[in-house]
Amino acid sequence: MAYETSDNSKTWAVVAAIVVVVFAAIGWLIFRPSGEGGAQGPGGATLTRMPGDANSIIKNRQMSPEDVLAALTTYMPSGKHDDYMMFASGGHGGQVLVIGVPSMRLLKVIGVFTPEPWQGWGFSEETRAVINGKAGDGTDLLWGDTHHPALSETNGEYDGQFLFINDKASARVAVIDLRDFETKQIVKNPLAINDHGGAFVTPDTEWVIEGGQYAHPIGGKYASLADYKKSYRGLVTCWKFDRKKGSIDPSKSFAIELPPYWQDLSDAGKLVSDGWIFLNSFNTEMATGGGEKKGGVWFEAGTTQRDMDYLHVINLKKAIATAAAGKTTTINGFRMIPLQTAASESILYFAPEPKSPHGVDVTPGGEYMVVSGKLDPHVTIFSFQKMMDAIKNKSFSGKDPYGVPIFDFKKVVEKQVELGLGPLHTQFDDKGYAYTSLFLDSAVARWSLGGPYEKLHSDKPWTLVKKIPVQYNVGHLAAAEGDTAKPAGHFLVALNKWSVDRFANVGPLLPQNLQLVDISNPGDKMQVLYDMPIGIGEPHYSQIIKADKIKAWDVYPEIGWSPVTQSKSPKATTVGQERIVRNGNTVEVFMTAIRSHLNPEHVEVKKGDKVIWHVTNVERARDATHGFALFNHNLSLEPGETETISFTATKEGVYPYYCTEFCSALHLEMTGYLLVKP
Ligand code: CUK
Ligand code: CUA
Repeated sequence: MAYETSDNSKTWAVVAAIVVVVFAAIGWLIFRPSGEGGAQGPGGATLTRMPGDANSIIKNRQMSPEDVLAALTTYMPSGKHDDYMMFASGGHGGQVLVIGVPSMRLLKVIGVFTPEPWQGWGFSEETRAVINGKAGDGTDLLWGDTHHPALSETNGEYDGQFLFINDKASARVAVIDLRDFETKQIVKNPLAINDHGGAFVTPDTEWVIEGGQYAHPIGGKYASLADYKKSYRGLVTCWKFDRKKGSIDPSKSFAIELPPYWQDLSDAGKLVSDGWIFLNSFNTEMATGGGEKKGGVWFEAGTTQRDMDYLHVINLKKAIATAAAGKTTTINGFRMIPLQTAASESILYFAPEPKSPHGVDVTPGGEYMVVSGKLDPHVTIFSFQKMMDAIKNKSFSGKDPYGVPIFDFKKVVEKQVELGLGPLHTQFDDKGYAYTSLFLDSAVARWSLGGPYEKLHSDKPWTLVKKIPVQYNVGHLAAAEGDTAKPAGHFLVALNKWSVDRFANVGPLLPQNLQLVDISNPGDKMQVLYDMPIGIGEPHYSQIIKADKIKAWDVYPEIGWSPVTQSKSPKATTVGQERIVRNGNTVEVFMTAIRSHLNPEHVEVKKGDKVIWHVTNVERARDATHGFALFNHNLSLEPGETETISFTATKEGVYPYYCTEFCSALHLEMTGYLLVKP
């Protein structure tokens, strides 16, 4: 891999790399660790910085040739950029993490469902209106549980324009614009209390799909658990995305009512299976829990009775037409295709799938749906063509209690491949391999695809090729563009739930461990290259995009830009237009920020006044960000940005306000006084 810009430096880098590798190999042969030796630091670790040349460092740190290769692959010289960008969910931190690959450097934390003070996210009037969350009980909601980021796609490939992510806790979907990496919209599902299988997008991002999770009465109503089968329902929601406006249009969106199985991970068909979506489910037992009660059964046992659950196979095109034809009911102002209609209009089919499945992942060409049963050592590969044939021939093994036709398992399955314990999620590469995370084995399994992928590798099709240990309990994994129509190969990141002994002890709450794996070589060659601790939230899923597909702005396009509307703010203030306008008891401040003053520096109001305060950063220089701190407000004003705070001046006094970014030599002087007169 070359990250150099000029041919000369490239040549030298290659030479240098070879020299180091050779040194490493020689060093390893000569100074092979004998179990002793090396300068020991605290806790038995070798000291990182040793005097001397590369060879003596390698020796003293007891590095193997593989270690040296890993270091050379992941080290990013200062000023060089990563090949890939990874967007990882921040779990119950409620954000999105942006990480450079292969260096695994944290580039950004995008505030989404949770206020992010240093970005002013959720602190300005504009951004608070986006967060504006209400929890299930009607109270203000200031967190989210982000699980599945989905990059926008064109023709089934990431296009680098938008990112969507769900909030499992409160059934919301957020839209992030990748021109400025800021959240633009959060939609609350009017029918669902929680979600999980999504967000995922259709191949041209016309639809953002949000799959449900724990069944409940639709629309936030009450029903006794004794009425579970009658009154509780599952759900999948199809949000219409307007790419031009950069936002979801709830009025054109709809949901499909599903049986009260617990829908889980989901994926969209592509290419040959374009127009279809696939959702896993578990708890087709319809267990209602209550293990603490006499004679009660814990969910753990109740949801795992049956050998098969149901892969939901949904004809999205037909669903869209059915919704357009008005065959919907409206609940809380939102359209829903009733379960009976979904069954009678041939929108919904079930494929039996073993056993308490978690992930469903569609192969790059859209031919197969790979399902992982948490309690089954196999991945089960369904053939889209076989399912279509079964529909055409009306070949079903029966119907579920809600009238949904069920495929005959044997007639729609292509293969089952035994991989190991606790398979969860699958990704793909450009060499005809699939990669499945094995939670219980703490391993990533590489296995070979068959069918049209057979010609890409020399392994026997549909077989386990290699299992590589990861530390520990891997959940999702993400390969570079690994869930698109054109996976890149190269790198894979295992998103491990437990880190146990991998890092210095930071107390009982440990970081997650993201491990970078080299998958560029075929066959059984795979190597863990890097461990990245995540001490913010638990990343569930992530997606990795080629970095050059992201066309982010350097500065906002115009002075006075409102990121929330992606247009010039009516409250934009230019130099010379700064003013304080009083209208009765309302005082409106139009302020500018530029190195190194806030204008005006004196703002006088009377106790009881309502104050609306707009700040515009009039800088055009890249990275010339100013902050604005006053009481419990903090704004981050990137070059060109306008934001607003408002408050009532309830307490007389003198309040300094100041810039929170160390923006210039005279940054400390970038301040002023708010005087609240009695
Ligand atoms: S889930 Cu977390 S490991 Cu929400 Cu996709 Cu599978
Ligand atoms: Cu502006 Cu500090």
